[in-house]
Amino acid sequence: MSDYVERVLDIVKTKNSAQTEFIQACESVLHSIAPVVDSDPKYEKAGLLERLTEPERVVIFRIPWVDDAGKVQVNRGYRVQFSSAIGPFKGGLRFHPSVYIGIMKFLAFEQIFKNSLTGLPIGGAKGGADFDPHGKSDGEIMRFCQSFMLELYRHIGPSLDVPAGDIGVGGREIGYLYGMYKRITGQFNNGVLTGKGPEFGGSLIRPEATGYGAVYYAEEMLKHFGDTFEGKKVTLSGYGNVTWGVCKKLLGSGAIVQTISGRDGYVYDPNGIGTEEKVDYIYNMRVSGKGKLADYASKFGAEFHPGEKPWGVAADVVMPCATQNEVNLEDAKKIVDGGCQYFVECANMPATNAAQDYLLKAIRGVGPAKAANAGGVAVSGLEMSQNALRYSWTAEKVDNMLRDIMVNIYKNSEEAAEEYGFGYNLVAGADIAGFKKVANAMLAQGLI
Ligand code: 2IT
Repeated sequence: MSDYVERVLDIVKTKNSAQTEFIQACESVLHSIAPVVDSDPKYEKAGLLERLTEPERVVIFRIPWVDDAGKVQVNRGYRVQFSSAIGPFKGGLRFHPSVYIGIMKFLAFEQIFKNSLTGLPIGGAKGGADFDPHGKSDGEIMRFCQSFMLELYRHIGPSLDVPAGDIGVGGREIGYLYGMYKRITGQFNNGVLTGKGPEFGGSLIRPEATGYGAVYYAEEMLKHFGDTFEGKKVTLSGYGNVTWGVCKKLLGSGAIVQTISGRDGYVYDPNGIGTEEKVDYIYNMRVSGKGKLADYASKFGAEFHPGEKPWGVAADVVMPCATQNEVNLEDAKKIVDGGCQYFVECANMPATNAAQDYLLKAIRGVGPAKAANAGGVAVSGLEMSQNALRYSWTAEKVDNMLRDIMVNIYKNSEEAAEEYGFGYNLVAGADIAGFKKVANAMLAQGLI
């Protein structure tokens, strides 16, 4: 690897010393793109990597709100506007107690390349708060969202920054956030948030898009090896929006979806999560906020394994859908020992770098998150287009566009990896394809 990449990584580590997830994401991407950067001195001359690893803007703010007991609570809010090189900032909002600047920056950094891969003109951002929605009443959620927007509205706009959901932020929260935005500004402003309800400008298929897109991407990987989902045992983690979308798309595919998981353990369903009733049950578990994995197990005659992750279950395809670093090196070894050939990342950065490297060498294919889970933000981009057009496309049209986008992401990644000597390494390919477009845009726009 080049001296230039090593030097920039040293700067990143020094400047962001406690931000472990951000350093992890930078190391992974910079290793992939080293051959591109080494191929032409123009990148170093323009300080491209130093600029790429420093966010354009970070906003950190206080969110005061009153809980149901009348007590004042204070959380910390974030918006990391990492790169607007190819379009307005775009990326989700995460409400989770683990949120801190290191997680916000890794997510925003990953979003730059993911959004570039979609082929749509959208830059990279992320935001959220260290707020735990778990166990909060509907009124508390609304008041929190309103207070959050009372600051965030200054920093967003339809051609400036367009947030969406992520962990802890779904349709209900987007509704409350958007309602407050509209109250403050008095403007529709092309929707300004994506993931809205279909009654007020939301796109059809947006709720399903991340899961559907991941399955479309996985199908391309399988096809590369002359394979299909028919008869494949599939392990999923999580039970949220992404897990649900994957389950829904795999209905009727012949795949046997055998696990879902939560903070308290995992469910093993030997019959497969293969009926609409089961998929709807998972949806309601999440939306009600009261669902328990153990209840799924007892209702459908499945096993509940408390306190464990699902990675020890033998599977052909593993699709982590929950959160960052949920698969470490030990888990990766179990996954390989269980016979897995395809690892498709549906959550953002679900594997540690060591785990991902191990899997890359041991199995047929690793589909990296920034490619495999780009379907969500892609349909968010399509929601922006529909809002600008003052029009709504049919579910079928959006779904077809989503599939085309995912197939293109796969193809572009495969070709980029091949071109730079990485062989069938879709991780490197996605980084390179995403990077080249952003880098060219940065070079074309001068030192800004
Ligand atoms: O991780 C992601 O890509 C998202 N949370 C969705 C972002 C978006 O703008 O739809």
